[in-house]
Amino acid sequence: MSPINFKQRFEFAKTLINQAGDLAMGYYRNLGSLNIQSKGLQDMASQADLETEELIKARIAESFPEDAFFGEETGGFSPPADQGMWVVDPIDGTACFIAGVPMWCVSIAFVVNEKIEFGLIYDPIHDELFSAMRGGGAHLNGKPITTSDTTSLTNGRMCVGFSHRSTADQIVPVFDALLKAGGMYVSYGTGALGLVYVACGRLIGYYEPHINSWDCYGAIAIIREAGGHTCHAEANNGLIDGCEIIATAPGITDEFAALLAASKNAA
Ligand code: LIP
Repeated sequence: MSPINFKQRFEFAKTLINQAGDLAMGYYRNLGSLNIQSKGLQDMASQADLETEELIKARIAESFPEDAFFGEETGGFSPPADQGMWVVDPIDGTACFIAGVPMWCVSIAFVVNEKIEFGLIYDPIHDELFSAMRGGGAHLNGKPITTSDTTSLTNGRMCVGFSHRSTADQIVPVFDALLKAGGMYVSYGTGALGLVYVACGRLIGYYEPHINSWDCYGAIAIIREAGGHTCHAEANNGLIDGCEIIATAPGITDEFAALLAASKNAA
């Protein structure tokens, strides 16, 4: 197998994610046309999700037929060793999207041997493209970004995500501990956007008891290159099973880790 050209795929993905965002925006501007399907409690999808993913999948297959694909809507499988794989959420923040809340994005990541090589997050509403290649720094619309320089949970906001894949007992103690520590939080319904807001310093951290790989891999690549700390989301079959996600600005990594551990012990 010839060496994988990451740079070529990364540049290809910058164009592709914009095309996918344009397609999704067409549906977003015509929400009345959506056929919404329930995937579970508070978990929905529409043809916008599926057709956006199908566009991404088809363009990748045309340009890189040797690559594997793993998407929220069409699934996939763990590839053999050394085979590259695209991990895609066509619309992250689907609940917001179908409700007309302007907080959603397209997420694309590329993984080889359980290592995230690059990630891109495109928010068409605000025309913001977050991107990073491993070793190449993190960027927002081509300009370098870095995480917040805060050194305290009392200086800045955490983003906290939740889905009914988890239980109230897993999240309520975290809110309790965070607020008692003088912290503050926001919650968007899109893990990918919340995570990249940590990468560019708008937020100081992200926590969610369980998140899927397609929701977070793209943003994780960007946070790591922006100087942030992330959990090892790829470990323990994270691609298939998802993970508990922790991402922080470096100055609060230890403080939040201690708070999270204490909240679990108190539960
Ligand atoms: C969403 C995630 C978010 C989670 C939501 C949902 P989707 O992804 O980004 O972190 O809390 O329940 O899973 O379903 O909008 O692609």
